Amino acid sequence: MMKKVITYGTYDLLHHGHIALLERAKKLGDYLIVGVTADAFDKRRGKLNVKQPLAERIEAIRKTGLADEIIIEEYVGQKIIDIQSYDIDVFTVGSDWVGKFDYLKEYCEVVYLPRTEGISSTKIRTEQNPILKVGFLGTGRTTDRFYKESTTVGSLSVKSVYAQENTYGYNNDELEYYSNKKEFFDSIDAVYIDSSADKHYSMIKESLENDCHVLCNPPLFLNRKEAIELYDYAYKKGLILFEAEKTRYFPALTHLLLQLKSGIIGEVKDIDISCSQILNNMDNVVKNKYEGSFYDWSSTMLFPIISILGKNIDECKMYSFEKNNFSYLTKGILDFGKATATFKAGIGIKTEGHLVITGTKGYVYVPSPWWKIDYFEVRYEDLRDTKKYFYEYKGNGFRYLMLEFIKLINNINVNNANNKEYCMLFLDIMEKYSQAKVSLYE
Ligand code: C2G
Repeated sequence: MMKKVITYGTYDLLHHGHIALLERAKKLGDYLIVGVTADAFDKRRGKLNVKQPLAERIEAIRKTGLADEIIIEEYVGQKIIDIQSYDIDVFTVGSDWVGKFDYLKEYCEVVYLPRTEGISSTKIRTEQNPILKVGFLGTGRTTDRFYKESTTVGSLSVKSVYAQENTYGYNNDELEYYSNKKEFFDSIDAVYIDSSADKHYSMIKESLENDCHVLCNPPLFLNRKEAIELYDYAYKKGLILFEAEKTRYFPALTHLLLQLKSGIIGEVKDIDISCSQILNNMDNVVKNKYEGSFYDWSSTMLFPIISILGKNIDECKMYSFEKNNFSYLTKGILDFGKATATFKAGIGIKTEGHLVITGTKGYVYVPSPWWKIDYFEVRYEDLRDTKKYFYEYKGNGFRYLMLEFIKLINNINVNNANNKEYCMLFLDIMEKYSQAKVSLYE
């Protein structure tokens, strides 16, 4: 009787540790099946640094000549199904997984083979692209969230805080606090800027002058002139200037935008989108012109609108409800000629934070809070045709943004021109915002 063995892995940048494991796995029986993880499966299980796409990883395994058969692993729970349907006698993986797959003993023999010391895909990736050292220049509401998430991204590490700009009073024993700006910049490769929008220009400029890549909360700039100057400067210096808008890279939003392009609801005619937040201590919130509803939310809200309806806005009307120059509520109506969009943004005010995309064949509904999107429904006239999609995101979602930033720095598969173009368009809309009809908020 032929003895069948199965093993699974990502096999990114295939190395001698992987090969040694496959050789020993093969010796456990007569026929070896290798399960290679699908890209989406790795993303779902939080393995976000994988360099090679599935096709390349499969090809590398094929070339070893060790696998009698190669299959793709796509979901949790598949191992049991595979073991049963391929009639497997032995399941094996490296010793880094000891105990984790004991539940398979019910179905076949489980063997943990000693892992090869001193080599790993992570090590190769790090050698190819050293870990990016990041410092906090300006702290705020997102600083701690950013830090927590950074600890899950192997290729990036937060090291320093510039104490003089720590207006939020961010306290973290793991980080080094600098009061000398030069020393701060020398300790890092990139900055994360979380401060009010009117400070961005000078902070970005100084970071670029000190050879640091920049990740900055939106809006990056207050006008086109500043934006053009610093995007050009960054480009000349070979540095990346990137907007820290995380919703944009959530897996569910990416999938939703692709589905819309393929016409699932016909032609899009209208978008209705809202974001709002009442902060815990509204009384202590810095209330200036640059901290209000529009500045806090515009980039998040306008991204889906512009991605779906395009960049040609015929007309734009805005209303802002303010007190002492701080905007609590902004409402906007955009006319794209063949389609329209309305948006509502609130700070210190609460509204349903949904996203509804109206099309000629049906509509998309993303429940509140849409900016944490992991689920959406595509609905039609006949309710029974409703389709529901769920794409989980890990942690607080910052990691997808960090990875995009790192990819750009390492020059892989990302186009920064897109980023710049969006930034410019936001600035045009921001200019309209300065002409918004202002009513008193009481
Ligand atoms: N491996 C090894 N020695 C190394 C590195 C990896 O023996 N120095 C082994 C791992 O233990 C694993 C296989 O090589 O059995 C593939 O490793 P990875 O590509 O890191 O895949 P992994 O994330 O361990 O996936 O469902 C997926 C599986 O659970 C394992």
